[in-house]
Amino acid sequence: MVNLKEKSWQIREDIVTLIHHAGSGHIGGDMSVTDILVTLYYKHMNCTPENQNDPNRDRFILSKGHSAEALYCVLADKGFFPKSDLDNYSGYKSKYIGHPSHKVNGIEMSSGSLGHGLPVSVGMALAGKMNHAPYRVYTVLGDGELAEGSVWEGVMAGAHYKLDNLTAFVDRNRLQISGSTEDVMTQGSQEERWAAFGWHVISVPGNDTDALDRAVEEAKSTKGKPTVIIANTTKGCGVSFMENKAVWHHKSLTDEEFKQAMSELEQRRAEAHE
Ligand SMILES: Cc1ncc(C[n+]2csc(CCOP(=O)(O)OP(=O)(O)O)c2C)c(N)n1
Ligand SMILES: [Mg+2]
Repeated sequence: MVNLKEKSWQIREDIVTLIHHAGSGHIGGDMSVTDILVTLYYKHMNCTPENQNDPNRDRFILSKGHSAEALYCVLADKGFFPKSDLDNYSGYKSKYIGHPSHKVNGIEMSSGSLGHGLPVSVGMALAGKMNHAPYRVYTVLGDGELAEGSVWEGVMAGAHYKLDNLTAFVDRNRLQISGSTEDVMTQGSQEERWAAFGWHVISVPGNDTDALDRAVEEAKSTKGKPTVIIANTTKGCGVSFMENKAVWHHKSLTDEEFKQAMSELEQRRAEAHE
Protein backbone atom coordinates (compact mmCIF):
# COMPACT_ATOMS: atom_id res chain seq x y z
CA MET A 1 0.00 0.00 0.00
CA VAL A 2 1.42 3.39 -1.03
CA ASN A 3 1.92 6.03 1.67
CA LEU A 4 -0.15 8.77 0.01
CA LYS A 5 1.28 11.62 2.05
CA GLU A 6 4.88 10.66 1.36
CA LYS A 7 4.07 10.10 -2.32
CA SER A 8 2.52 13.59 -2.58
CA TRP A 9 5.69 15.24 -1.29
CA GLN A 10 7.83 13.14 -3.61
CA ILE A 11 5.68 14.13 -6.61
CA ARG A 12 6.02 17.79 -5.60
CA GLU A 13 9.81 17.37 -5.61
CA ASP A 14 9.53 15.90 -9.12
CA ILE A 15 7.36 18.85 -10.24
CA VAL A 16 9.73 21.48 -8.87
CA THR A 17 12.70 19.69 -10.46
CA LEU A 18 10.90 19.47 -13.82
CA ILE A 19 9.93 23.13 -13.85
CA HIS A 20 13.33 24.33 -12.69
CA HIS A 21 14.95 22.27 -15.46
CA ALA A 22 12.49 23.41 -18.17
CA GLY A 23 12.47 27.04 -17.04
CA SER A 24 8.67 27.36 -17.10
CA GLY A 25 5.50 25.84 -15.71
CA HIS A 26 2.24 26.39 -13.86
CA ILE A 27 3.80 25.61 -10.55
CA GLY A 28 1.22 27.08 -8.12
CA GLY A 29 -1.69 24.99 -9.37
CA ASP A 30 0.54 21.91 -9.74
CA MET A 31 1.33 22.08 -6.05
CA SER A 32 -2.31 22.56 -5.01
CA VAL A 33 -3.67 19.66 -7.09
CA THR A 34 -0.99 17.06 -6.23
CA ASP A 35 -2.80 15.37 -3.33
CA ILE A 36 -5.95 14.90 -5.45
CA LEU A 37 -3.98 13.22 -8.24
CA VAL A 38 -2.05 11.02 -5.81
CA THR A 39 -5.24 9.93 -3.99
CA LEU A 40 -6.84 8.97 -7.30
CA TYR A 41 -3.90 7.32 -9.06
CA TYR A 42 -2.37 5.49 -6.08
CA LYS A 43 -5.53 4.47 -4.23
CA HIS A 44 -8.78 4.66 -6.13
CA MET A 45 -8.57 4.54 -9.89
CA ASN A 46 -8.51 1.33 -11.84
CA CYS A 47 -6.19 2.87 -14.39
CA THR A 48 -2.67 1.54 -15.03
CA PRO A 49 -0.21 1.31 -17.94
CA GLU A 50 -1.33 -2.31 -18.33
CA ASN A 51 -5.06 -1.62 -18.69
CA GLN A 52 -5.02 1.71 -20.51
CA ASN A 53 -6.78 0.24 -23.56
CA ASP A 54 -9.33 -1.71 -21.52
CA PRO A 55 -12.80 -0.22 -22.20
CA ASN A 56 -13.62 -0.75 -18.51
CA ARG A 57 -10.69 1.29 -17.15
CA ASP A 58 -11.50 4.31 -14.99
CA ARG A 59 -11.11 7.64 -16.79
CA PHE A 60 -9.38 10.80 -15.59
CA ILE A 61 -9.52 14.22 -17.24
CA LEU A 62 -7.47 17.17 -16.03
CA SER A 63 -9.91 19.94 -16.87
CA LYS A 64 -7.53 22.55 -15.40
CA GLY A 65 -5.05 21.43 -18.04
CA HIS A 66 -2.40 23.99 -17.18
CA SER A 67 -1.41 21.74 -14.25
CA ALA A 68 0.07 19.32 -16.80
CA GLU A 69 3.40 19.06 -14.95
CA ALA A 70 1.70 17.51 -11.92
CA LEU A 71 -0.13 14.98 -14.09
CA TYR A 72 3.00 14.12 -16.12
CA CYS A 73 4.99 13.53 -12.93
CA VAL A 74 2.30 11.17 -11.61
CA LEU A 75 1.99 9.31 -14.92
CA ALA A 76 5.77 8.92 -15.19
CA ASP A 77 5.97 7.69 -11.60
CA LYS A 78 3.19 5.18 -12.34
CA GLY A 79 5.13 3.89 -15.37
CA PHE A 80 2.93 5.19 -18.19
CA PHE A 81 6.18 6.39 -19.80
CA PRO A 82 9.85 6.57 -18.76
CA LYS A 83 10.74 9.42 -16.41
CA SER A 84 13.58 10.35 -18.79
CA ASP A 85 10.94 11.32 -21.41
CA LEU A 86 10.40 14.46 -19.33
CA ASP A 87 14.03 15.60 -19.76
CA ASN A 88 12.89 17.47 -22.87
CA TYR A 89 9.64 18.69 -21.27
CA SER A 90 8.44 21.82 -23.08
CA GLY A 91 11.37 21.48 -25.48
CA TYR A 92 11.56 21.59 -29.27
CA LYS A 93 9.51 18.77 -30.86
CA SER A 94 8.63 17.26 -27.45
CA LYS A 95 5.12 15.81 -27.15
CA TYR A 96 5.29 16.68 -23.44
CA ILE A 97 4.06 20.22 -23.83
CA GLY A 98 2.75 22.69 -21.25
CA HIS A 99 -0.81 21.31 -21.39
CA PRO A 100 -1.88 17.65 -21.50
CA SER A 101 -1.78 16.11 -24.97
CA HIS A 102 -3.64 12.93 -25.92
CA LYS A 103 -0.44 11.85 -27.73
CA VAL A 104 1.04 11.09 -24.30
CA ASN A 105 0.38 7.65 -22.81
CA GLY A 106 -2.24 7.83 -20.09
CA ILE A 107 -3.82 11.12 -21.20
CA GLU A 108 -7.49 10.61 -22.11
CA MET A 109 -8.12 14.06 -23.53
CA SER A 110 -6.07 17.08 -24.55
CA SER A 111 -6.96 20.00 -22.31
CA GLY A 112 -5.80 23.49 -21.41
CA SER A 113 -8.57 25.57 -22.87
CA LEU A 114 -10.57 25.85 -19.65
CA GLY A 115 -14.20 24.80 -19.43
CA HIS A 116 -14.17 21.60 -21.48
CA GLY A 117 -13.09 18.81 -19.14
CA LEU A 118 -16.34 18.52 -17.21
CA PRO A 119 -18.63 18.46 -20.28
CA VAL A 120 -16.46 15.73 -21.85
CA SER A 121 -16.44 13.81 -18.54
CA VAL A 122 -20.23 13.98 -18.52
CA GLY A 123 -20.27 12.45 -22.00
CA MET A 124 -17.92 9.65 -20.93
CA ALA A 125 -19.98 8.92 -17.82
CA LEU A 126 -23.22 8.94 -19.81
CA ALA A 127 -21.69 6.53 -22.35
CA GLY A 128 -20.69 4.29 -19.43
CA LYS A 129 -24.28 4.25 -18.18
CA MET A 130 -25.67 3.51 -21.65
CA ASN A 131 -23.21 0.63 -22.11
CA HIS A 132 -23.71 -0.69 -18.56
CA ALA A 133 -19.93 -0.39 -18.15
CA PRO A 134 -18.42 -0.49 -14.65
CA TYR A 135 -15.90 2.35 -15.04
CA ARG A 136 -15.94 5.62 -13.14
CA VAL A 137 -14.98 9.06 -14.46
CA TYR A 138 -12.99 11.62 -12.49
CA THR A 139 -12.14 15.20 -13.39
CA VAL A 140 -10.46 18.17 -11.69
CA LEU A 141 -11.49 21.76 -12.32
CA GLY A 142 -9.80 24.92 -11.11
CA ASP A 143 -11.90 27.40 -9.16
CA GLY A 144 -11.01 30.18 -11.61
CA GLU A 145 -12.14 27.80 -14.35
CA LEU A 146 -15.65 27.87 -12.90
CA ALA A 147 -16.14 31.26 -14.57
CA GLU A 148 -16.48 29.39 -17.88
CA GLY A 149 -20.15 29.03 -18.80
CA SER A 150 -19.67 25.60 -20.38
CA VAL A 151 -18.83 24.20 -16.93
CA TRP A 152 -22.38 24.89 -15.78
CA GLU A 153 -23.93 23.19 -18.82
CA GLY A 154 -21.96 20.10 -17.77
CA VAL A 155 -23.07 20.50 -14.15
CA MET A 156 -26.72 20.60 -15.27
CA ALA A 157 -26.35 17.61 -17.57
CA GLY A 158 -24.52 15.55 -14.94
CA ALA A 159 -27.41 15.94 -12.52
CA HIS A 160 -30.07 15.50 -15.22
CA TYR A 161 -28.64 12.13 -16.27
CA LYS A 162 -28.08 11.06 -12.64
CA LEU A 163 -24.43 10.29 -13.33
CA ASP A 164 -23.39 8.66 -10.06
CA ASN A 165 -20.36 7.22 -11.90
CA LEU A 166 -18.95 10.76 -12.20
CA THR A 167 -16.88 12.60 -9.58
CA ALA A 168 -15.65 16.16 -10.10
CA PHE A 169 -13.11 17.90 -7.91
CA VAL A 170 -12.83 21.66 -7.59
CA ASP A 171 -9.29 22.72 -6.70
CA ARG A 172 -10.53 25.54 -4.48
CA ASN A 173 -7.29 27.44 -3.89
CA ARG A 174 -9.08 30.81 -4.13
CA LEU A 175 -6.60 32.18 -6.66
CA GLN A 176 -6.59 32.24 -10.41
CA ILE A 177 -4.13 33.69 -12.92
CA SER A 178 -4.39 37.34 -11.93
CA GLY A 179 -5.42 37.30 -8.29
CA SER A 180 -8.19 36.26 -5.93
CA THR A 181 -11.12 34.40 -7.46
CA GLU A 182 -13.47 36.64 -5.48
CA ASP A 183 -11.99 39.76 -7.12
CA VAL A 184 -12.05 38.35 -10.65
CA MET A 185 -15.52 36.73 -10.52
CA THR A 186 -17.45 36.33 -7.28
CA GLN A 187 -17.90 32.69 -6.29
CA GLY A 188 -19.43 32.79 -2.84
CA SER A 189 -20.21 29.28 -1.67
CA GLN A 190 -19.36 26.73 -4.34
CA GLU A 191 -20.89 24.13 -2.01
CA GLU A 192 -24.30 25.84 -2.27
CA ARG A 193 -24.00 26.39 -6.01
CA TRP A 194 -23.29 22.75 -6.92
CA ALA A 195 -25.93 21.51 -4.46
CA ALA A 196 -28.50 23.81 -6.08
CA PHE A 197 -27.73 22.11 -9.40
CA GLY A 198 -28.48 18.69 -7.87
CA TRP A 199 -25.00 17.34 -7.08
CA HIS A 200 -23.93 15.54 -3.94
CA VAL A 201 -21.39 17.92 -2.36
CA ILE A 202 -18.45 17.06 -0.09
CA SER A 203 -16.14 19.81 1.16
CA VAL A 204 -12.72 18.80 2.47
CA PRO A 205 -9.25 20.10 3.29
CA GLY A 206 -7.89 19.52 -0.19
CA ASN A 207 -4.23 18.95 0.62
CA ASP A 208 -5.08 16.15 3.05
CA THR A 209 -4.95 12.73 1.40
CA ASP A 210 -6.84 11.09 4.31
CA ALA A 211 -9.77 13.47 3.84
CA LEU A 212 -9.65 13.11 0.06
CA ASP A 213 -9.55 9.33 0.38
CA ARG A 214 -12.69 9.34 2.56
CA ALA A 215 -14.43 11.74 0.19
CA VAL A 216 -13.77 9.52 -2.83
CA GLU A 217 -15.13 6.53 -0.88
CA GLU A 218 -18.29 8.52 -0.15
CA ALA A 219 -18.59 9.53 -3.81
CA LYS A 220 -18.34 5.90 -4.89
CA SER A 221 -21.21 4.89 -2.62
CA THR A 222 -23.46 7.83 -3.53
CA LYS A 223 -26.33 6.76 -5.79
CA GLY A 224 -28.54 8.67 -8.20
CA LYS A 225 -26.46 11.84 -8.53
CA PRO A 226 -22.90 12.89 -9.38
CA THR A 227 -20.56 14.03 -6.61
CA VAL A 228 -18.40 17.13 -6.43
CA ILE A 229 -15.54 17.25 -3.95
CA ILE A 230 -14.71 20.84 -3.11
CA ALA A 231 -11.03 20.51 -2.24
CA ASN A 232 -10.00 23.52 -0.17
CA THR A 233 -6.36 23.74 -1.15
CA THR A 234 -3.41 26.09 -0.91
CA LYS A 235 -1.91 27.28 -4.16
CA GLY A 236 1.85 26.57 -4.07
CA CYS A 237 1.31 24.09 -1.22
CA GLY A 238 4.50 22.94 0.50
CA VAL A 239 6.87 25.73 -0.48
CA SER A 240 6.70 28.63 1.96
CA PHE A 241 7.52 31.42 -0.49
CA MET A 242 4.97 30.19 -3.06
CA GLU A 243 1.96 29.57 -0.86
CA ASN A 244 -1.08 31.77 -1.60
CA LYS A 245 0.86 34.00 -4.00
CA ALA A 246 -0.79 34.67 -7.36
CA VAL A 247 2.59 35.48 -8.89
CA TRP A 248 3.50 31.77 -8.62
CA HIS A 249 0.64 30.78 -10.97
CA HIS A 250 3.18 30.40 -13.79
CA LYS A 251 6.81 30.89 -12.94
CA SER A 252 10.13 29.10 -12.76
CA LEU A 253 12.63 29.12 -9.91
CA THR A 254 16.09 30.59 -9.57
CA ASP A 255 18.78 28.15 -8.47
CA GLU A 256 18.55 29.56 -4.94
CA GLU A 257 14.75 29.20 -4.86
CA PHE A 258 15.07 25.67 -6.21
CA LYS A 259 17.42 24.68 -3.38
CA GLN A 260 15.13 26.14 -0.75
CA ALA A 261 12.00 24.56 -2.25
CA MET A 262 13.64 21.13 -2.42
CA SER A 263 14.90 21.33 1.13
CA GLU A 264 11.40 22.23 2.42
CA LEU A 265 9.79 19.43 0.41
CA GLU A 266 12.39 16.85 1.42
CA GLN A 267 11.74 17.70 5.04
CA ARG A 268 7.98 17.28 4.60
CA ARG A 269 8.55 13.96 2.86
CA ALA A 270 10.79 12.72 5.66
CA GLU A 271 8.11 13.68 8.22
CA ALA A 272 5.49 11.75 6.26
CA HIS A 273 7.65 8.64 6.05
CA GLU A 274 6.40 5.98 8.47
C1 LIG B 1 -10.68 29.33 -22.09
C2 LIG B 1 -9.46 29.81 -21.36
N1 LIG B 1 -9.39 31.10 -20.97
C3 LIG B 1 -8.28 31.56 -20.35
C4 LIG B 1 -7.23 30.72 -20.10
C5 LIG B 1 -5.97 31.28 -19.46
N2 LIG B 1 -5.77 30.75 -18.13
C6 LIG B 1 -4.89 29.76 -17.89
S1 LIG B 1 -4.85 29.30 -16.28
C7 LIG B 1 -6.01 30.47 -15.88
C8 LIG B 1 -6.47 30.64 -14.47
C9 LIG B 1 -7.07 29.40 -13.95
O1 LIG B 1 -7.30 29.53 -12.58
P1 LIG B 1 -7.78 28.28 -11.78
O2 LIG B 1 -8.79 27.55 -12.57
O3 LIG B 1 -8.20 28.75 -10.44
O4 LIG B 1 -6.46 27.38 -11.73
P2 LIG B 1 -5.43 27.13 -10.55
O5 LIG B 1 -5.60 28.19 -9.51
O6 LIG B 1 -5.75 25.79 -10.00
O7 LIG B 1 -4.08 27.17 -11.20
C10 LIG B 1 -6.42 31.18 -16.99
C11 LIG B 1 -7.42 32.26 -16.96
C12 LIG B 1 -7.33 29.38 -20.55
N3 LIG B 1 -6.37 28.48 -20.33
N4 LIG B 1 -8.46 28.95 -21.14
MG1 LIG C 1 -7.49 28.51 -8.55
